[in-house]
Amino acid sequence: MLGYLTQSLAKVKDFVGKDFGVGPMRSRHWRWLILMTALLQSCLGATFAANQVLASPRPKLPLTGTLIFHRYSSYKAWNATLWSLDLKSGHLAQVGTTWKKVISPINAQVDSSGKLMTFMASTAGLSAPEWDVFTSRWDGKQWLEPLNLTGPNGKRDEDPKFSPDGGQIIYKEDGVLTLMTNSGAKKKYLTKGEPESSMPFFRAGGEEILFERAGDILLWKKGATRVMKPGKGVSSYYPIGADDKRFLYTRTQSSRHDWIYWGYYDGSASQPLFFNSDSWDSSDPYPYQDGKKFIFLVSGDYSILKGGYNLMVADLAKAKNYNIDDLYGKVNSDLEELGPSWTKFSYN
Ligand SMILES: [Ca+2]
Ligand SMILES: [Ca+2]
Repeated sequence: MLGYLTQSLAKVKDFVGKDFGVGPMRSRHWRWLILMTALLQSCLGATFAANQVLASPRPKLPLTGTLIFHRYSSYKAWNATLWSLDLKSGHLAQVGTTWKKVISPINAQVDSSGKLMTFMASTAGLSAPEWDVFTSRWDGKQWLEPLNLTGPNGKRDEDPKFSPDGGQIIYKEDGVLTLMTNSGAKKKYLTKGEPESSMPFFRAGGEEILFERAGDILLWKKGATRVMKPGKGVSSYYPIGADDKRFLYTRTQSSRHDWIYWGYYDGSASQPLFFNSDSWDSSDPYPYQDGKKFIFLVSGDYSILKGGYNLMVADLAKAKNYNIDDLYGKVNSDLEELGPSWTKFSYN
């Protein structure tokens, strides 16, 4: 959720009070859980605990490719780091440790060639950091020093996503959906003069674009828009295409917690995912392949003894939601893990 916190969304969240109180409350909650767990373990004895670990081999899912995500202490701290998890080998690496000109990269996505990554970040060294859209190229060994495609220009350039063929990037410039080539040329404003438009994502064919406006998910096609049918709840954000029929999106409930839904381009009723809860948030979904078997998401599930939001993998056939640490070891941290996206390519 916080990964895609834009200025307008921040106002909504502030209005409902979601980001004030829930975080610290949960923080206290999991600290108590950790304390209780530690006490329990010391009572049972280290040997017993070790045997329990040995008796429970790590589950394995048949996942390949790479999961990209970011982590930070908070959206406004400008301290995000990007990470790459190889889903076959389990190798976890920070992306861009040698980058000099960029701070706080978030919301990254790799194009269909596997050679170019886009994300939002700020140029380093500014007196006041500002969001711009960057790309970084894979040279076969590392992600190279990024190029800033939009600034610094005094504008909020956010939420970049590649077209299906990788040739274009759609993003949001001061609330206007903007299209440019993947080298930053030929800017075209799609929603100028219209209400704020956020979080664009191409439909599979490359002609239509999902986006969020005023709590609805809309579909843009040749200048016209139509509202996609919402599921139960209060307001929607963060649509992510899966195939030509379905997309994932997040919808805040009256409980103030976020649920993830399948939405349908043909207007069929949205379907909530099995793991949704009115006790914590489920958000930032991203499909594995076409989303038929697995999806990635972030969760505020209290039973995970790590702070902030944490990465999960949902097995849709088995209706089982895995803490990604249970599959790969220590991936989540006490910071906020957010903005997962998947590519079929491996960068080991
Ligand atoms: Ca900018
Ligand atoms: Ca975390």
